Amino acid sequence: MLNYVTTNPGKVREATDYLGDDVAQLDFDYVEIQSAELGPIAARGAREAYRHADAPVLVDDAGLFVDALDGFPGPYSSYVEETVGIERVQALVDDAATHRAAFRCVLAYCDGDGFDASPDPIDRDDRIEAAATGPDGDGSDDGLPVKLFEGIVRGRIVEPRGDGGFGYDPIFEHNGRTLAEMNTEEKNAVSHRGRALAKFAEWYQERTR
Ligand code: ITT
Repeated sequence: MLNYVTTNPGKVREATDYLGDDVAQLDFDYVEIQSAELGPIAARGAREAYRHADAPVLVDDAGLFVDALDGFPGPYSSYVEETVGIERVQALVDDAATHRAAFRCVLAYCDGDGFDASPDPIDRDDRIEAAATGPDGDGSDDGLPVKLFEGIVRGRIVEPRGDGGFGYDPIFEHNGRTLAEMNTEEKNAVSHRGRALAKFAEWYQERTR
């Protein structure tokens, strides 16, 4: 059984739709360190969640990166949704020269064992950061390896449409439809999370074979 670590039921719906019933939600609120990148945040969370669960964990950290706002809200997407809300984010972009944006998702896997070095650059970035600061970003070094998988979807910020999905889905349009106008399967086929889940599923199948 794989523990999908999140407090967000929308993420669990998408992960179980993709990975099946071998996945269960672990409703655990890990400490989110401050970083401009999602990778180190997810990696740190995976180590903490693994120590908590003492079983394999997959942490999911996501963010909306708006071109006209130089990537904001990015790693602060959760705080911004809770405080100003998605309509105000959309309003900020309304008059901008470009409405382009990207949604990113990083999945961080930890099961207490080691992995082969990964060609995935985000994993290399994480290891560079870990070498500089310790894997927890706080100078400690518990030596727990973490494998990272990133998925990105590009799109446009639009006025809210649709009532599916969650979070920023109503204001993020991809190929003419907002993510909130798609069902779970359709969203997984194009989304940041679906793409990260695809990379993870391929690797995990090999690992557990
Ligand atoms: P956990 O940290 O417990 O997983 P969270 O909802 O805070 O839950 P994130 O920090 O990864 O998760 O999410 C950052 C923000 O982006 C938050 O406001 C989410 O609602 C939103 N978000 C994440 N994935 C999304 C998606 O697929 N579609 C729309 N919004 C999403």
